[in-house]
Amino acid sequence: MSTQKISLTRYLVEQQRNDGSIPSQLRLLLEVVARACKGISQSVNKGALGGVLGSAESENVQGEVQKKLDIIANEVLIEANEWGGHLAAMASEEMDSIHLVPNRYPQGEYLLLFDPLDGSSNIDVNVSIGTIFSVLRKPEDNGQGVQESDFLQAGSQQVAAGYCIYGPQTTLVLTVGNGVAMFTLDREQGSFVLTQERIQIPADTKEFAINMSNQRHWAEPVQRYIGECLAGKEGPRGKDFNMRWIASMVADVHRILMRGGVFMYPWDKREPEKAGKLRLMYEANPMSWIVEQAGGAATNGHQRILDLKPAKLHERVAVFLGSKNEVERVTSYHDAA
Ligand code: AHM
Ligand code: MG
Repeated sequence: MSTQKISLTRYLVEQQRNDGSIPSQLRLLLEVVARACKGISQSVNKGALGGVLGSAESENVQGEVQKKLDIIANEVLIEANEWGGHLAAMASEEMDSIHLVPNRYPQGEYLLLFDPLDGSSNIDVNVSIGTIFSVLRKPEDNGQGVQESDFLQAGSQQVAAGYCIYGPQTTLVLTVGNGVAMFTLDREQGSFVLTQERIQIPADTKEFAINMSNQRHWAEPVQRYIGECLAGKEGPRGKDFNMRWIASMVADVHRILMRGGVFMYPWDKREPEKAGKLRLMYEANPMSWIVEQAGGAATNGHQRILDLKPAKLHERVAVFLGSKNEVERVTSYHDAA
């Protein structure tokens, strides 16, 4: 069956009708997020012509210098989402604390979390970047309004997760828990069009993604896994591996969804007190759910990422995700250590 003419709106309406997996507030939420991503895509496309490149000379809560586009994307997502009545609050990699929906607007039953512009180091060099988002249900109201603690739910509680990649094409990838669908932005129509459904990641792969410049800082299980990949045909794996590292998680995960592979951002010795670089709630949880929904796996080296109960909003985590057999292998090396 040709999927050419199915817009995101139609897809969501049909899901709602078929199996009720998308209640109407959630459908509105996803449409609004998609619309915001279209706006961000416009700014990304304009680049230097729109004056959006370069640094904003401010720092986020994690002490990282913000790019202008980090701030623009954050504002676009907040402004698009605060008035629709579908959300109670938002949390972002770029904001210190949660953003409540202002009193002048109705409050909805969902919480939205996002990394507005992932892969920031690639903005100024015209390489793929993206937006990652995760949706949780607001817990029962205890009379105190929405609190940060309401967000601290395991990734297994997500009701929707997705990302939009701003690359040669602008592509939205989405799961609501019944597989992974992909929509490509048709710029002439101004709408996202379904281009792939039921995406599956092959269980085996010969491709890994890791920042090799950190090799000397890794723990032994990661040294062992990568060492065996690098040994190629002559080594214990008996096959040659290829490597890719885009330094945009969105782009690396997208490649893995399209053709398999394993993505790793492990703990390392430079900052032993941190579990890793990537953020559990804005990056690891949504990507892990997407990957699992596509038949892959995601762990922190020891446990399934989606089972981790966050202790704080900006928590970091080590990430191993992608083709199932490889993720299981590198996880087993951690168990054996
Ligand atoms: P960001 O959200 O500030 O852009 O940081 C996250 C990004 C990931 O997209 C990517 O996988 C990683 O940082 C790259 O890190 P490094 O530059 O250490 O290779
Ligand atoms: Mg990021």
